[in-house]
Amino acid sequence: MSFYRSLQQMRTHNQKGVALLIDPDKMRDESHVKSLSELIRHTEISAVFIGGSLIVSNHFQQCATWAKKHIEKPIVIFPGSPDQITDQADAILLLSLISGRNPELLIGNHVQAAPRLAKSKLEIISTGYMLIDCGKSTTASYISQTFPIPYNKPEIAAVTAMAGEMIGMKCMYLDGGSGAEMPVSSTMIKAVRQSVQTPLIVGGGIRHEDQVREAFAAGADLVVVGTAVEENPEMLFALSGASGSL
Ligand code: 1GP
Repeated sequence: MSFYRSLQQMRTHNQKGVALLIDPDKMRDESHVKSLSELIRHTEISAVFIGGSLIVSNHFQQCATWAKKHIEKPIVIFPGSPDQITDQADAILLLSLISGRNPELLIGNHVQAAPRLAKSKLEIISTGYMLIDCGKSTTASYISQTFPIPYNKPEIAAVTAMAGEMIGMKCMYLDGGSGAEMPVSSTMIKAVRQSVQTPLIVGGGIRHEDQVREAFAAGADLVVVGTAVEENPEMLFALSGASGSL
């Protein structure tokens, strides 16, 4: 089944999913990815996202190859730049940063990436990507040179998502940014949920299973976790387990 189809199923049947975000900079070598794959095998996670708004180590391709080799889950590129394209993945979230007004992140990078995407076998999922101010300035916000949507302005997120859906985006992603101090609020998730029909992905600053459940209860279909698992890989069990215990 395509990854988008599984997102649609989650949305339609109120099934919830958790995705693990792998930052290639944090993967030391193949054995590191392999040991993570052992943990993943014992969880119910829906997908592994790979990418980042700033990758210093320059081993995105290598890391994707290791992920594809060892991890038996859909591998989805969450690209921080047009360099992050590889056939060693199943799908790519073609992100348009609709919370910002940086033309490169609305169309420029897409133009650069289009010829390579056309030649790739990747499933392309047009995604309205919104950065939300969740307590501290994040790498994503700094690198993108955009202002995030204020934390307590759910109505801005709702109308932004609405516009994204009208333009034709197939999926929405509310992101507090990696390592955010707190997750996107339930109020904002609810407001976006009520404004669009698309599947809704939520991430950034989610560290506890209660926060996963809150995001699901507010209307998220897929919750993304990264930092909490980087800091303590065993957390993957609790975080991914929350999808089955609503
Ligand atoms: C960031 O949504 C992801 O883009 C994950 O964030 O690392 O804070 O879990 P965390």
